Amino acid sequence: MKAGCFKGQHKQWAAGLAAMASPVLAFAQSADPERWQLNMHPGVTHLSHNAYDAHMMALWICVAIGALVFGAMAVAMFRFRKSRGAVPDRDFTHSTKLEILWTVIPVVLLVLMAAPATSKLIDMYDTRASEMTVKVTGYQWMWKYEYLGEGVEFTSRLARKSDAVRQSGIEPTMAENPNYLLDVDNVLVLPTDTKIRFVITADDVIHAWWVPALGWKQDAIPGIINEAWTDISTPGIYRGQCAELCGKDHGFMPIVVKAVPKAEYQQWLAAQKAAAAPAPVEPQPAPAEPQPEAAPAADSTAAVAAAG
Ligand SMILES: [Cu+2]
Repeated sequence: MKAGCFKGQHKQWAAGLAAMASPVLAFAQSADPERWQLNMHPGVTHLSHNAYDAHMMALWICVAIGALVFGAMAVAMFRFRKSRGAVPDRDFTHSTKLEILWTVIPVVLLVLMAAPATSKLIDMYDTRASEMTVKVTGYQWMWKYEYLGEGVEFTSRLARKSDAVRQSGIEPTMAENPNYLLDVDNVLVLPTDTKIRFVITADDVIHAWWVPALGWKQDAIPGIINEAWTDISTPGIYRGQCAELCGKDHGFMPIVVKAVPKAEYQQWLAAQKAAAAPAPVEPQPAPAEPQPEAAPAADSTAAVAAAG
């Protein structure tokens, strides 16, 4: 009984440690969310790493503040407890020195965080020197992608299979539908190691184009063109969703980005162009000369003769 109890405790400890370590383990895996993932994913682009770095810096500053404040409280409560004869100072009103200190320290910390955050934000909006542009248009309820200057465009909507499962009323399982509601019919194929500019708009209501692994979300607003950019470092499939409540099927307009090496992208683009090109026009025979109308009587006589 006792041995079993210990075994159970060990299992609990192991599970607890695994849960605590999972965010660390998650860093080494794909950009898809993991079970028990606690931290945000660093993503696969320059901008997503920027966001991750800013987040981690703020997190560690918060951890340090938390440790100091709760540590000071613990020391104060332990050392100056009533049972040790501590007597409250009833005449204390304020301490100018302390007030200056607890104003200056947060200001310094905020400036420390704001300086790198500002440079990262400026970087985020700098779409200069991009090598290609993709226009993204949000519709109720799908996305349209246009590779500007290439003559390639298509729409991307929820995959039929997800849609069928959704409407069947059967509860989907991870085993059978691992990417339930996160698959599309036509994926957005992009090259890696390329600065890609996006121009983002919408045709009906406000949507928002969001792929977490790329590090940003951008509103798609009718009549307004928003800009964003990316440079994907790792080939892979990156999933996202519309991030602006846009109507009854808002939850059913996923995004799938497939990042491939440059050469593979060029092959894909050439195939798309070939498919989109109009079929070669066959030379048509010259229209026949209009024949003078024959007398109906003669015609019917001929028909009767032929039949007889
Ligand atoms: Cu939407």
